[in-house]
Amino acid sequence: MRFTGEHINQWREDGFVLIPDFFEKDEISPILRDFDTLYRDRGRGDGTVLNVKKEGVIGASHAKQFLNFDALPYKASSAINLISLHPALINFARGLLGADKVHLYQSHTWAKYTGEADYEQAFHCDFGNHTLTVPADEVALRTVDFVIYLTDVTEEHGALHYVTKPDSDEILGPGALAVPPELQQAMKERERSAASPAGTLLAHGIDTFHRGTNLTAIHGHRFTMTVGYKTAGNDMIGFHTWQMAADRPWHLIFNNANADQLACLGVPLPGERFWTERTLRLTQTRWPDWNMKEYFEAGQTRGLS
Ligand SMILES: O=C(O)CCC(=O)C(=O)O
Ligand SMILES: [Fe+2]
Repeated sequence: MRFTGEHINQWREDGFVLIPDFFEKDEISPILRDFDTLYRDRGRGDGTVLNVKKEGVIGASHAKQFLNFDALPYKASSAINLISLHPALINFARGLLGADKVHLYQSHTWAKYTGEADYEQAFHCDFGNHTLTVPADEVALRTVDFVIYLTDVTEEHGALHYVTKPDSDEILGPGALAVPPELQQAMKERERSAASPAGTLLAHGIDTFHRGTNLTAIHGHRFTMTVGYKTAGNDMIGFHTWQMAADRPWHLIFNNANADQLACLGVPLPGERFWTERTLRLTQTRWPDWNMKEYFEAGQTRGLS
């Protein structure tokens, strides 16, 4: 087990939980090589600290911070394509949401380089581009938003800073979703750092107060992945539309994932009613190297020829 009931309780109470060593070194190393390939020719700054803020002013979100992104499925190794669907991550999302069926609704990379942007932000919640409503009260209707650390994230490498729910409730009043400018400083006084080594998993949600900080290590870089889960069927929540990426390398996922992992992307489990003689045959034609044995066998059990 890579997580405990204590981690689940902490996430529900504080909004944040940090688990160092959630991922093993050999799960991370092929992904680091992918990042080097994906971002070798993209913007990497000059390695010296870039500061666009006036003295004493908290930063802000701006487009340059979000340049080095790619979304699932990645034109790279099977490891980078499968880590968002790691069985331990799926089970952790189930435990946090208290739901058996969960869906992966977000998976993107993020490479930050010293000098490429000033990454400092003000305190905010992330719900604005995950839902058209607001974060839910009921736990199963919330989201789990993971950050996977692929490199060591120290203070000098732009560690995320956060304020726990009990602390933000005290400063802003219970259930607030925004921080007025005059309370940013009060939040800063209670902020904690999510600095932690490579292999760490940070879990939070779209209702937590946090902010990005700048990279100040000379020639530093920070490689992370952002991975979101929701309870299956929660149509309020979305980010990517997987179907839109029809021209990207889905075979890397189909050929390497199990039925439980594929179900997190909306592929029906073996034996579900979508699977008929026709859909089995045509889906196999579409993904010829996907091992659909379980799906065909479950079809036979249901009496399909
Ligand atoms: O990458 C980080 O450390 C936090 C960034 C963030 O919170 C955001 O862009 O919404
Ligand atoms: Fe954020």
